[in-house]
Amino acid sequence: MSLDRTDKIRLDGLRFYGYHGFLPAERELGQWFVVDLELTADLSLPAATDALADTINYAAVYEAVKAVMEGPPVDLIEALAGKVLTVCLGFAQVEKARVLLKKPQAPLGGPIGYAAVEMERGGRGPAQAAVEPGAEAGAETGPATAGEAVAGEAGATPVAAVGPPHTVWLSLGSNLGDRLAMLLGGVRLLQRAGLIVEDCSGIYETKPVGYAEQPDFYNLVLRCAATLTPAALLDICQKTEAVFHRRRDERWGPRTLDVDILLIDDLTIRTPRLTVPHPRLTERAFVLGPLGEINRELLTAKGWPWLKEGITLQISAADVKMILELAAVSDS
Ligand code: A4P
Ligand code: MG
Repeated sequence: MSLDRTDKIRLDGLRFYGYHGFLPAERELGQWFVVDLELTADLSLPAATDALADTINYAAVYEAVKAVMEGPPVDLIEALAGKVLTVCLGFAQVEKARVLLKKPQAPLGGPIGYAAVEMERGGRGPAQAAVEPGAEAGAETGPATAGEAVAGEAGATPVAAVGPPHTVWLSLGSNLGDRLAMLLGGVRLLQRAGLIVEDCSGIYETKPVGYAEQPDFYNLVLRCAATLTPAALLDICQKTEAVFHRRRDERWGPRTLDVDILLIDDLTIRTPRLTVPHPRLTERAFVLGPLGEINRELLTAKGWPWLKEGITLQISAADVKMILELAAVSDS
């Protein structure tokens, strides 16, 4: 049967953080993927009945696609797009599905908007000729593997895993190995994982706090924009530490790289894994010194002191920014 249907449901700009890719860094740190979907279906029944049961529940489609995108890693975006199409075509009313799957951070030899694949599958006739109100359409609104993937609330706007960008403040510290290389390498990895560094402090040499019998630290603070959930942000911070072989032997002990989340907008978070604002933030010159260098007004607004005891500026913020820019250019 030829299909010249013009009814379509579109879901554009779905963003997922996944660990797909051929390169070890892509597997380790992950990156953003953006999915545009176009589902062809006969929408005349829901147009007449105004009943969710008669159409494709796009919240359910979203959850099914999310399970693929945030699921087990694959090497190629072609394979990923194929899986996305398979779950979309599992919905009974979907006659044809087209996906544009974009990889905005694809590691190429220069700046790009995105690398992408576009694929279309289907073209079969409708699963049931449901054109009359009251016909027994809508018995199946989920994918073949339903259950697992179906979204909770019928008709609800899909709940995105990411929202608008958060302003995130991070503290990085190192007192083992080449401390400067650890800090700068850490910042580069955070950038490659999707964080946009909007501002950074200089790099300070700081006396150890907590456990004194250890080498002095290098510390810096970053202000970033991140379109991430707090849990995903913590994952990225911990994966970045892991790349630098951070071991958690001793609390407050020496470390190649420590990445702490200081603030996420004005959020207060208390979960077993994450406390924001960072609980010890207001006691520490190695945090408040560099933070105040970037934004004195923030300290004043919060009523926090601009502590500078035991910290010495080693590399100015301007130099750190220049080094990061040069690193970005040589990466590309
Ligand atoms: N966790 C909870 N909230 C957060 C958050 N806001 N950011 C959890 C990051 N992690 C958070 O952290 C332990 C656990 O805290 C994590 O599993 C995470 O789920 P960790 O990095 O594994 O261990 P840690 O860093 O040794 O412990 P802690 O308590 O985070 O220590 P701090 O407070 O980070 O202090 N002196 C100088 N001069 N410069 C330093 O950078 N750093 C420390 C570490 C001590 N003394 C220092 C410095
Ligand atoms: Mg820490």
